[in-house]
Order: sequence, then structure tokens, then C-alpha cells
Amino acid sequence: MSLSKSSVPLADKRKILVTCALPYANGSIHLGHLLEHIQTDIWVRFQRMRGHETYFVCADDAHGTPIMLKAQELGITPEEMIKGVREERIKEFSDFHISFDNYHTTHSDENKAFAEEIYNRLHAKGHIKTRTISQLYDPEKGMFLADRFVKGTCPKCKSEDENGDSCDNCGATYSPTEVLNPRSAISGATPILKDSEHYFFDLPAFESMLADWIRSGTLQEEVANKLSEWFGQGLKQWDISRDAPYFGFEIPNAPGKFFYVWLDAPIGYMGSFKNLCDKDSSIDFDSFWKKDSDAELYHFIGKDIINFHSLFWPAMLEGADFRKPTAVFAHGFVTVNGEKMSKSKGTFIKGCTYLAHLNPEYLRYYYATKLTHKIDDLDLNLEDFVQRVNSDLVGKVVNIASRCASFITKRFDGMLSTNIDNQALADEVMAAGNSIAAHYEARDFGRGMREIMALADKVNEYIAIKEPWQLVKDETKQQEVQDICSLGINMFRTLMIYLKPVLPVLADSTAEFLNDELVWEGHKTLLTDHKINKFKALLQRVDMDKVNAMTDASKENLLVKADDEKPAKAKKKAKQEKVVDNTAALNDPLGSDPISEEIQFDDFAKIDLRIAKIINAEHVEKADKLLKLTLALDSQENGETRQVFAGIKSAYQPEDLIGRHTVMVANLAPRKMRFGMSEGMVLAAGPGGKDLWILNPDDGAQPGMRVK
Ligand code: NOT
Ligand code: ZN
Repeated sequence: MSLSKSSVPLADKRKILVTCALPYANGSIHLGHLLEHIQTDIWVRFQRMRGHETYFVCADDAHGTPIMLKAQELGITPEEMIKGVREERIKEFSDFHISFDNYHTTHSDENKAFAEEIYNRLHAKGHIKTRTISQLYDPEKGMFLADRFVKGTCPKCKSEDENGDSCDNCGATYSPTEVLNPRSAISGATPILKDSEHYFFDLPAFESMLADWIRSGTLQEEVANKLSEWFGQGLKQWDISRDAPYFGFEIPNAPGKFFYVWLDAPIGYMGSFKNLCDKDSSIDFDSFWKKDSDAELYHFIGKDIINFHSLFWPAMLEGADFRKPTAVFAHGFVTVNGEKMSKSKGTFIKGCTYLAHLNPEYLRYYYATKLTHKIDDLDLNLEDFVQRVNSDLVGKVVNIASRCASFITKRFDGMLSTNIDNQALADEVMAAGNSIAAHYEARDFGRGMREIMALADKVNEYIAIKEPWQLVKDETKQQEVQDICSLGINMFRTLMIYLKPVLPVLADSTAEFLNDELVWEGHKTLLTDHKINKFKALLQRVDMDKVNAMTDASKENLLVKADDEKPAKAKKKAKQEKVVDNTAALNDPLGSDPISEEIQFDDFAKIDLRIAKIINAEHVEKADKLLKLTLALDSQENGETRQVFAGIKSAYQPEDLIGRHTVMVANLAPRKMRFGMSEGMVLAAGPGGKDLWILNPDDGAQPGMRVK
């Protein structure tokens, strides 16, 4: 049977361009950024699955003073810096399965051309004004100082070393010229006041257009309400120029004046899309951006940048005769364990640190369970995260397949039955496609996930009542077993179709297992008389130890400050940890450890395995699983020893270990655990609990010998 990939008749096929905010090209991507990229990606994958012509573009936001200064600090040009950052990011986003059609940069020819064109059109229509303003200037560095680069004493409470625009001590806000004893945060020099001509975009001219646009269903209700408050205070002209030195685009016919980064950032959406169109001639740029375009344009953003997207940006587009966004979708911020992400608590987690410890699909799923169409903040509670992923994905969804697959493979040569054992159940699961699609469309992913899991519960219940593992013992009941397990496998398939926008990799391995593409329309059909492949474990449980290792590593990042500057180094470290972490997959309750990701010989050769003698072993207070081992790495007295925390308490009494030889990973980077430093890892095998054995070489093996 072949199904069309598109679920919509040609006439209903939509043209959709989607963006998420452009991250600044300095600093690392963290789990807060990833909320937005994952949210957008799920929505985009859903639209593509439904057959709509959908494009998803993003870029690095490469301009502005902080990026210029950071490059200076690193002793490289901003161009060199943003190039390196962009390469790292493209890799990292793709590791999180963010399916951009294009990831460009705002420092591009396309963006420059559009910024100039938009500016020129606005200028020609009289929407650009100039005015001289007086601003603090750093005479040593030779540059004007944005508020945040001024420090000094609060004019209200006299607290010292406060910000240029607000006081952290008393909460007062003020202008930087009011600060007492001001100094430049860049050079420490005392700033002087200096005049400069600035260029302004005449936002008030668009007031009535914006008032209509805001209320035309383009914005979430709470966002529209917030904007109405700002409207009440009257719109102001927007300063769009900055004086040299500035990393950005020079304003046409205004030497030494540059576009403020926020002027060309949203234009970067057009720049990235144009770059895509130039690479793929089947996409027509104008049909998406011309004034009367019938394509849809959506911006996913954080709630902190609503004003740029809902005031300045639509006004610029209107003034320059381009189309305006169909809608702007704002989301809230990520908190971790109920609090703001914190570097000292290890909850300021970078994307690369997460990837070194955990499967990105866990995070995609967890975020999906918590996302709504609103702008509320979203809490990543790490214990709940482990519990939710294990109980929903492993315990409910994948469990359906693992309960049914082996009977089909072993008894029926991989063939699914021609009978439908329980049509009512099948109909219910298939019919849910409509409401699940509506939840995706409305960005109510949490509701969608809850509906999918409620169906998974029903399917599991059905299998539990039927007990195919009992029936199989009775030779006369074989047909029943095939029918029950075939329905189970089919229901697993339907649920995985529904989950595919969230879990693209799990969906791909499911597709391979089922010999089926998992297209959206497939949810209306069942596979009968169809051959499936042998089942391999599809997803491992999340282990709280790995989550703890991730937060520990995030704390370490504070000490290893170089991580910020050298993402490559952090990656390398992350990779080492990943290789070794795979050996810890001991407790899979499904009893079928899949073979880990394939590695090259070079990767293996990096692991320094040594014979070690356990010279001491003891219990660790308050640790349920760990023993603290002291390992000797050579035979001499007073030779090199290592302290290692090993999760083998369930299988060994400490006194039984002392004096024995074992195998350890000797070059594992030390890891800070709750109970102290662990300086390596011992190797053990077995399903877990009492059945766990450390590798125990006898004969002539001596401490320090390399394992080959
Ligand atoms: N770089 C900005 C930020 O807050 C986002 C820019 C989004 C693009 O990280 N534009 N607009 N408007
Ligand atoms: Zn103060």
C-alpha cells in the first residue's frame, strides 16, 4: 500500500515560512534557547508531515557592541569569531534534531542588501528622522557607551558599582548621565558627554496600523494586552543608528553611522530565506514576502523580545511595502527545579553539556509535555524529567512494541495478522488523529502528549488483559496470540506517527522496525498481512545518575572558564565522557541492552584500560548504590592510587573486594560527584542488583598493566 505524503488536497496546501529568534553569535546555546528551537521544530515537523510547503529558517545574530568587544578580547576579528560560533551551532542544533532549512548569519550580503533597501524605502517615504543627542563617551576607548557599559554610584541610594541605567540595590531606574562618579566598564575611564547625530525610525506614524494589527488575531491575547499598555503611554521614535566603532552595516549616505543591531536582526529572517531561495530555485522569495503574499509567516520568540517583533518589525515591513507576519508566537522562560537557571547550582546547562550525557529526544519530549500556546514560564524539573520520560516513553509507548514484537517474530515469521482483534480500540486510537493534530496546530503540545499517553495506557491495558504470554503456551490459541500482538504493534505504530514531530529519531527506528514510513495519513490505516523486522530495544531509560553528572559538569564549567571561548574543547571532553558512559547501561529492565553507537578504533584506543588492585573498599554514607574504592595502579607500595565511586553496592560487600584485581578506565576525566571526586571507573557486567560482577582478572595480571 502506498500513501501520499501529503494529507491535504492541493487546494488546501499552505505555504508556510517559520522562524525562531536569531541567537547572538557569542556565548553558548543553553537549555533556555533550546526550548524555542525545539518548540518551533516540533511545529514545523508537524506542518511538513501534513504536507504543507514549509520552510524553517534561522541565523546567528552577528552584530553589535558585545560581539565586537568579545572578539577584541579574544584577539580575533569579529568575522573570524562569528564564523567559528556559527559552525559549532549548526552542529549542535542538528544534534538536537532541529531541522532548519537554512541557518545563515545576519552578517551576510543578503541581509545587507535588504537592510539597505528597507532603510532606503523608509527614508524615501519620510519615515527616517535625524536628531542630535548627547551621550556618555569613553575618551580612552574612543566610543560611545551604551547604558550597560556605564558603571557608577546610584544617584538615589548611593550604592557603589551599580549599573548605568538601574540600581540592583534599591531598584531605582535612571539615565546614565545621572550616575555619580561614572566610569566606563570597558576601559575604566571617566566618560564625558558628547553630541552625535542619530537616525530615528518614525514609529508613531504607524500607530493606527499597529493598533489594528495587534488586535487582528496575530498575537496571543496576553501579548496583545501587554502591548495595549505600551500604546497607552504613546509610541516613541526608535533610535536605529550607532556611531563607529560598531560591528554592523554602515547606513547608506551616512558615513560613520551604523544600523543598530536590532534594525538588521529581524531583516535577518529575510536574508536567511533569500539565501535558501538562492540555493533552491524552486522556492520563490517574492511570493513569501510581497505585500499581498498568500503565504503564512510565523515568528517564534521569547517573551522578552515582543516589542521588537510586534511593533518595530511590522511597522518597518509596512513602511517598506513588504508583507507583515501572520502571527508572532511568544513563549516563556525556562526555569530549572523551580528556579532561574543558576551557574552555581549547575542548572545553567549548555546544549553541549546536555548532549554529552543525555539523549536529545528526552528533552524534546519533556518540553513537549509542558508546552502550551501561552507565554507562561516552563519548569524543567529534573526528577520529573527522568520520571516522565521513563514512565511515558519507555514504560508506556515502547513497552507496547517490546511486549508484542518477539511473539510476532518468533512464532509468525514477522507477519502481522490479517484480523483486527479489537476494532473498537483500533478505531479509537486512529480517530484521535484529528484532535492531536489540532493540539499541534494550536501549539498545545502538552495536551497532545497527554492524549497520546492516555491512548498508550488503553493499549497496554488491552494487552495486559489478553495476556498473550499465557495464551502462547496453548497450541490451540496461536491465532489469537498473533491477532493480539498484531493489534499491539499497529497501535504502537499509530502512536509513533502522532509522536513523530517530537521524536524524529525514535520514529525513524520505528519505521525501520515496521517497514513503514510513518506518514501522517497512515494513522487512518492498519498494517495487516505485513512483514515487520526484528525488534531491537528502541529507547533506553534515563538514569538519574546521568542527570546528576550533567549538573555536576555544568558546575565544573564555572571553573573551566575556557569552555566559553573554546567550544571545541568542551565538545572533546563531552565526547570522552559519552564513550565511557555507554558502559553504564546496565539496568535496562527490558533485559535487552542494545549495542551502543558504533565507534571507530581511534575512539576505542583513547580509553586507557588498566588492571588495578582494590586496596580499600568502603560504604559511602547516604549513597544507596555506591561503594568507595581505592585502587592501586602499580604494584609498588606508595604507588599511584585512585579513588573511584562505583555503583556496585547491591552486589558486593566492601570486605569481599579488598585485595582483588579489577579493570578500570584510567584516563576518564575526574568527575565531581556528590560524595567527592571520582577518578576513573571500574568495569562491571550483568543485569544489575545482585547480578553484577566486576571484571576480575586473575593469573599473572598485575596492577598498572594495560588491557589490550
Ligand atoms: N539576538 C536576539 C536575542 O535576543 C534575537 C534577535 C531576533 C531577531 O537573542 N529579531 N528580531 N526582531
Ligand atoms: Zn540605588
